[in-house]
Amino acid sequence: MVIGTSYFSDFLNSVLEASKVIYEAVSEDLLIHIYSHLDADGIAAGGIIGKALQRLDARFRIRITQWVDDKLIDEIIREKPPIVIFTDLGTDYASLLSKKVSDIKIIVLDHHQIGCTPQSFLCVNPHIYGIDGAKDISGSGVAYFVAKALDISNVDLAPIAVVGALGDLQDKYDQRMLGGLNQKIVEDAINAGLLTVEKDLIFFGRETRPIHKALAATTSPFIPGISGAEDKVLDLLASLGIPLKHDDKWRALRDLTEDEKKRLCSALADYLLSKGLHCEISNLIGHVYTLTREEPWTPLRDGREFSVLLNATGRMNKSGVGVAICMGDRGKALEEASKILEDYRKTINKYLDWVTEKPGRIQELEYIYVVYGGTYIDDKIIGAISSILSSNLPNPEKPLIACSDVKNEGIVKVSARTTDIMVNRGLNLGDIMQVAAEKCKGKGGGHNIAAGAQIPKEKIEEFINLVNELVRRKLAGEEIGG
Ligand SMILES: [Mn+2]
Repeated sequence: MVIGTSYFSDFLNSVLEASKVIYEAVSEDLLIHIYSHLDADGIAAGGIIGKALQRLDARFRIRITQWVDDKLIDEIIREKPPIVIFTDLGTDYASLLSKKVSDIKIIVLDHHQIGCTPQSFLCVNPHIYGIDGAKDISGSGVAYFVAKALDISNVDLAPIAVVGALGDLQDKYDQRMLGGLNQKIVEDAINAGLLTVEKDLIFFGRETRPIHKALAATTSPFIPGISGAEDKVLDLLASLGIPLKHDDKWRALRDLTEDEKKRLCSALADYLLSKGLHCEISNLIGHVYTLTREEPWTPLRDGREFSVLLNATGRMNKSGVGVAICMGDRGKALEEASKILEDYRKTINKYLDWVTEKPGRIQELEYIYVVYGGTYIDDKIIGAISSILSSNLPNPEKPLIACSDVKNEGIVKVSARTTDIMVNRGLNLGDIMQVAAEKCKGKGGGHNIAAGAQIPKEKIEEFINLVNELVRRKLAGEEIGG
């Protein structure tokens, strides 16, 4: 989609309005409470606003939360902060909050789909201006525009917003490129000399892992027989005459010569073709976002790895470390984050092993797949499991609904994922989650391609069946109701 200039300027007007209210609050020395979402984009958004406020010598506090619920709203009402900023979450609950109290200033900086434009508080959301918040700008992108409006020196936070957008998988343009308003943020980062963008082999760990490790670890693209199989990768690299080491040092993907990259790429393409996986070939090459001021061999150097690191800090209950890194901390904070990332990877692998251990753990219904993690899979990690599994299902036309219990809360966290193919056919998981959750006394919503819900435990079966039915109805061109 080409963004009309008028849409953009309307969006920027609301950005400006938000920055004015924040600036006033800072001038009055008010304590600002920030609530942000527990994922890479949310942590980046919180860090961006935090850094902007720190530069203004403001008083503020950042909380990272998986979602906003009645409990949190009650807590806010008890604490009565003079001003609350929600980033990357909270529009619905902000409405609720604004109805319950009138003396708390509320600002929402978000990019999730919303039903209607809130009137009672300030809401900066691209959807209000006809801009696609699923792929054209993320929560941290919205936060970035506000930060930039607060002070132009905050353009140095543009790479963090790029990281947030990548974390939200917004690289949906040709060859995994960021587009829409994200493109403007990318340009800011490039112009500030903080980012380079190039087309290259896109394997994860291109900056931090020895080539064979990066190839074996890749799940996007997923290469059956190569992904997860280091010995096969070693054979392949040897047959292509690509040395693993230079002198005594491991080589990462970024160290390969153009010629080596070409050989590797065409060998992998041939291999995918032989397996009938034509689609995955286009995923071999993509836009790579490099944060040029970050040290080589750190997970901060590649935008996608950076986003995984942030996400890991959130999922492993250490989001403060992620926020600190977004605000510029390195040294000890980075050391700690790297450890957290390692633990996170181990945990994910443990869960994936569990899911694939027994065939029945991925259930196939008529229109969806279902994985029920019970208490085994941490509810903060079910989203990651859902994403990884969904790109490797036998039938890409069936969305995946993955669930796990939220301990001691009597609710089930649901994480739904589908593919571009289905989005192009009109499937919108955000709508489906919302409609189905409401019918089951839960809460749901999100993006067309990735969405979630929280459902009372006793209603989960009913919910799953309803989602299955709603997907059927949607694909048959029927109304799904509201
Ligand atoms: Mn987001």
